[in-house]
Amino acid sequence: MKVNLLISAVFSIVIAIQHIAFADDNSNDPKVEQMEQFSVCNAGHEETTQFGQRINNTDSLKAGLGGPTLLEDFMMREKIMHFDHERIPERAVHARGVGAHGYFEPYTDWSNITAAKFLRTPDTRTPVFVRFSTVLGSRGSPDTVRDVRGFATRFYTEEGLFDLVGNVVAPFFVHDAMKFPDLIHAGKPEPDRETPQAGTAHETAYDFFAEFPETLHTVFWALSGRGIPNSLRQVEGFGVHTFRLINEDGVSHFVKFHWKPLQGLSNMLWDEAQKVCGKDIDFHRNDLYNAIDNGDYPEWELAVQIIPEEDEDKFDFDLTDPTKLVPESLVPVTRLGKLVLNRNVENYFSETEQITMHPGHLVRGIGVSNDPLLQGRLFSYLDTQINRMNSANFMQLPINRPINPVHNNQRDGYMQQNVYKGKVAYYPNGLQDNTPSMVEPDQGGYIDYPEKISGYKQRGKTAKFFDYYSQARLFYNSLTAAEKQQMIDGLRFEIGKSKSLDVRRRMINVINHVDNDLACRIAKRINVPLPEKIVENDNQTTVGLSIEEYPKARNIRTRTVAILTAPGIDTNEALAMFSYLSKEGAYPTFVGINLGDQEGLNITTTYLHTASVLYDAVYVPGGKDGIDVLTNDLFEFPYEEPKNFIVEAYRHCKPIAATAEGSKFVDYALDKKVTSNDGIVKGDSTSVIQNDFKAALIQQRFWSRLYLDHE
Ligand code: HDD
Repeated sequence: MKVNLLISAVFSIVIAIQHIAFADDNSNDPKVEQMEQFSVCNAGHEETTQFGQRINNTDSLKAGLGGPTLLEDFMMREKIMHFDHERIPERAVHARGVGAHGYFEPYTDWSNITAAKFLRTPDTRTPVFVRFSTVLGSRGSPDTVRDVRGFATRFYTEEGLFDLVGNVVAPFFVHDAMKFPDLIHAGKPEPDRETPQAGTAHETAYDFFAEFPETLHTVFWALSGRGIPNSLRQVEGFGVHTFRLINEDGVSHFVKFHWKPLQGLSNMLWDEAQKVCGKDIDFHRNDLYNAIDNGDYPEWELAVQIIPEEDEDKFDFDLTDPTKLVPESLVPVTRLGKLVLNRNVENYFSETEQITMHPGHLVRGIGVSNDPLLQGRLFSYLDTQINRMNSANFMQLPINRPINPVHNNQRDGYMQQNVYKGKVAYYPNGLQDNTPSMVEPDQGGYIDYPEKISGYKQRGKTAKFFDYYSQARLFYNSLTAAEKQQMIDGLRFEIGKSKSLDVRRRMINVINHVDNDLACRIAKRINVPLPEKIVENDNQTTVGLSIEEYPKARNIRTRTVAILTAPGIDTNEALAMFSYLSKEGAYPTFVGINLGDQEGLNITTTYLHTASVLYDAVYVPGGKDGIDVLTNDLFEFPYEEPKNFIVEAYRHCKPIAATAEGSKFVDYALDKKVTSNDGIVKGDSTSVIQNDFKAALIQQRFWSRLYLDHE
């Protein structure tokens, strides 16, 4: 026993030293070191079979050069066998994803609320892996579909794995895991034709939503800008359920987890999102990868809403109901620490695809609530991993190993990697001094919060769960006018995709319980009779729900700017803006007619290869001849591409900048369509407009330009 304690003490010291040391370059990051042991680099080596024979694997072994291939060709058999088995089942949900490594550091010692060590040691960096995902699409589906996104974080703490498997929306569609398969079956492609891919804009989804009004609150979130983020670096994350934090004295607080992005929040317009799907199906994946690759590491603050145990019943909603959020006006967030994503994966499959997140990966000091959705998840995730990984030993994969040593009596199974020494695989035992030994909660073992439970065994739910509409209304009321418009447009589009009038009518009926005006605005566009008013909107709002009102980033790092060029453009101006933006950390790109050198500008993309929707902003330099080319279509652009750059940037409410004659091109492109000049920055030269352009880039979107069909 003493030997064990000594070993574990030494291990703790080693881990502590490692943590203090690991710096921004990831040196001494224990997870990096662990993964390194499994990494393979083929560069500069000779080809071998999987069993080590050096080979020529280009030609199969044949009976004569023109003859049939021989069965004895073990090299070919092995290669083809492996290829035939390369695919594993994609995730049942959240199949499309992108991941990155990073670290988490608490701001201070949070011992007052939790025993979790990684939240109590401000000088400790805990390695982290985050996987973002869409929910409904297949693994190859486009990034910018309208859907909820997953925000799943794994903390490799020195006390084991903690997975916070959350979403970018605060509530969830259904409150009971029993309904999860129905929800997903309704939302996934319809089973007869297997269409449509990656979204809820179809009949079965709205048939289900209309029958099950508890979904409405989350439908609103998904149909608002939250469902089409601009970038995965600009999303909030939510743990959704109520969890418990338990401190060393055994005191428990209920908490709701949040991730607050320091890059600000932003979303696309639906028109834009659809076009991006065609122009760059991997838009979000590329955006995250490029930012990290360029050293622009995205950051989020981990925040919690803390609710004392005794306040459990003081809300109008049940804390264990995941279709409800705790309004930040009632319980503000406390920021615990910061997450930084600073390392891309080496291999997508080994890391992002094989990570097996699980809400039941909890560490001491963090516990679950009785939320019936969470309770079901605790069963589901392990089960699904067996299906995907085909072995109960998936936790031995490099990405899934905790950084602390693992000791228990679990043995064997497919693909066992460990070689266990000795003959004892049971407890209690005398032959091994009763080791691996049990660890009680007061000695550092996991704390099961001793909640008192009593009740009758029965199906159903408590009374507060039946209020389906108050929080949907609170969400709607808390949006800005432009955000309401986007949500309404989304609802018109999605519900209108249902051919069944009955589905459309039932859905309008459900929305009418939230707000009659809202229901009527949608109804009149989708051929549903306008419903009678049945409820008064109490006009209650809360903070923290509007994207537009979320604090902006403080700089313009990573903002992408297309600089439109043509032969004859003022190259000095173009270069001046390029250099200003680069110095500020933005990503400017010269767009031209042909790739390569154009009068000293390095044209890296053309009007053929790119489009306005792929950028955050557009800039047009002066230069009479160049502007003539763009304005008079001298190159016979097949689809007026340069003009469309400006038109779409305007419609999508993005900053547009122009200097000297460039302004004329902007005026020409926009013709008389301008309803607001917000975010259009014009002047004689870069030095004159640069500050205003920077401010516009920080602002990111100018919603005053959005067409509002109802004031
Ligand atoms: Fe789930 C994956 C998030 C309810 C069953 N879920 C999965 C992922 C995320 C979420 C982010 C992808 C993890 C990764 O990147 O590897 N799921 C949620 C949230 C929920 C939720 C925020 C509600 C609050 N999920 C939920 C329920 C069930 C599942 C109620 C089943 C009863 N979820 C799964 C799953 C998945 C999964 C089928 C698919 C792949 C996987 O687990 O690893 O087990």
